[in-house]
Amino acid sequence: MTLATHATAPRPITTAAVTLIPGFFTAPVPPTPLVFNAQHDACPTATVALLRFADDIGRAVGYDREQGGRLIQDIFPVRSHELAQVSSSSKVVLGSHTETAFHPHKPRYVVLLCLRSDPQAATTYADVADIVIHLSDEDLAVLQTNEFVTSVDPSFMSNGEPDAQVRVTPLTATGEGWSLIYDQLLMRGTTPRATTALSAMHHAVKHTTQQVVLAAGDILVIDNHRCVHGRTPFAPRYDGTDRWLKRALVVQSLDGIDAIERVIQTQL
Ligand SMILES: O=C(O)CCC(=O)C(=O)O
Ligand SMILES: [Fe+2]
Repeated sequence: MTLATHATAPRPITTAAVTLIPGFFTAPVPPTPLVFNAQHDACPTATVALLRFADDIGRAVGYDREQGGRLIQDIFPVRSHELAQVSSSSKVVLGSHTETAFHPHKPRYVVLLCLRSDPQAATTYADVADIVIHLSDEDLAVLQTNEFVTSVDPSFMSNGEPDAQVRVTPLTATGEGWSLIYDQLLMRGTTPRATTALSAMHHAVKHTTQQVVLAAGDILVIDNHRCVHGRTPFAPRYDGTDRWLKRALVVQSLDGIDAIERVIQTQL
């Protein structure tokens, strides 16, 4: 794989739902930050390495309402987020979700680069190909309708932005197989049969969820069309030794997407 940033149509690196690349990053890592600082990147070498990787499999993007639109985001435990459903939480299970499930322009890939590991904190994932096996024909049919809504991710409302109820269709058959949109905690059915089908989907996701503990230097590429992901709880220490990831959200192309310098605009 070349690491050069290219201007032509990107190619996906894999057709797998998740791909682990061990030992991608080997440079020294400073202590884990305690607070977000938009003016200061505590590990710029990792930011550059991840941005190159992301731009080799697609286009790294930011979102206007998330972490100030940053292309490479930091994920470490933040004391005031311990119990929230955001990636900087720690003491709670981060429920299984499609990244930005509510958004019309979801990333195709979520790329996580682990700078500092925590053995308790496993990244969880479930492949839609496994999930659908556990659904009845009737539930499968209902899950292909738009009788569902999801709300805005809390990470898009950190400056008091309004919530919204957005209609979504959980399962779509595509030429590449099933594609899914799911959020364990934010989604609900708008009809009795949708509520029943969603409950079956919760069970199917739970039943098929696997996990991986990322080690320092690892990259995990999650296909956000084909699998949901989350994280197990862990105990933060706030002493510079906590778990620390860098994250890139990657689209295949920005064609037809309202974006300002790769920062996708949110219109609901
Ligand atoms: O911390 C993790 O392993 C995953 C967190 C997450 O959901 C994300 O970064 O999108
Ligand atoms: Fe996520």
